[in-house]
Amino acid sequence: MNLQSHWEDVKDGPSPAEIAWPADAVSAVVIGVAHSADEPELDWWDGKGTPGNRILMQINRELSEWIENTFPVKTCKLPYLIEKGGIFLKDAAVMAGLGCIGKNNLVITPGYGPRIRFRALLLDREAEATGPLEFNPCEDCKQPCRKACPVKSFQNTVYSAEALSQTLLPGINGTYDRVTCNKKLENDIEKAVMRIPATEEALRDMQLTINEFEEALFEIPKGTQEPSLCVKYCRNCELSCPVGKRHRGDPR
Ligand code: B12
Repeated sequence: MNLQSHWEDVKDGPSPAEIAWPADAVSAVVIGVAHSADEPELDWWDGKGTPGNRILMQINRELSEWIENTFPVKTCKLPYLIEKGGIFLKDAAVMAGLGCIGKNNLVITPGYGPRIRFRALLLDREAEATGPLEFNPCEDCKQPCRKACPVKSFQNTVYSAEALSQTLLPGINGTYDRVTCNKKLENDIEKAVMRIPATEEALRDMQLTINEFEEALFEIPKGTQEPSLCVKYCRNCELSCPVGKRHRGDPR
């Protein structure tokens, strides 16, 4: 297996040594905000991030203030991206007891299925985890999530425990190809950017900065019409999951 072709390193990010969590941070609090199919706009990237992520950041800020003002505990708010010092939010959410990793490689929660986004705070105090949960909704499922992928990211087993020297694998058994999936999401960006009138060079800059997720604040070019940027990232593997789907009339 050619592992390299399924694993691309960040090109210009800071080195691991440049990213340090506080030495006394020993626990993580993970928060989640449901991103139901009825509110797709929560997940739309508008040039500064997504509305859903802004809600998460605000909750995290308020939670951090409340913890620090109420208890003798220091908190550390984390950035989203791993290469900027963020943590693996799915693994943290599973360890915290919010759900399990599903065949679609997403955290499936009992209440909202995979339609949820996370954020985390580090604490300098031991906190008892409420998880992991005894919950495995994928066992007898026909896997509509894997079939729904438009670029067949779940077609081949591309990671193995021996090659990675770890038993926890993407898509549970290594059957999720992050590079193929990422190409589709880059395509989604391209589609959104092409709708904005701009020069070739401005478009290229925009495509580069868009990957910065919540820090990219670039000039959206002025055109005759009001330019609007809205990247609607693919969510097929998430929206096709039957777990936690609400029915009309259910209380929210
Ligand atoms: C980089 C990234 C991407 C990349 C690469 C994805 C990847 N999985 O490698 C791209 C751009 C392709 C991507 C795509 C998507 N992403 Co994304 N992404 C991230 C980010 C920033 C880092 C994830 C990462 O690099 N993981 C490392 C890789 C190696 O891990 P992995 O593939 O997930 O595999 C691990 C797990 O499966 C774990 N595992 C397996 N079994 C078990 C069992 C146990 C007990 C445990 C503890 C762990 C475990 O071990 C594997 C190896 O480490 C996180 C945010 C964050 N800070 O964590 C969001 C995040 C994972 N993405 C998210 C989402 C929603 C998506 C998309 C649906 C697109 C969208 N609309 O947002 C797709 C779905 C892709 C998929 N099916 O996995 C959500 C997931 C929410 C959820 N319910 O799980 C996150 C957490 C962001 C958030 N705001 O909450 N993403």
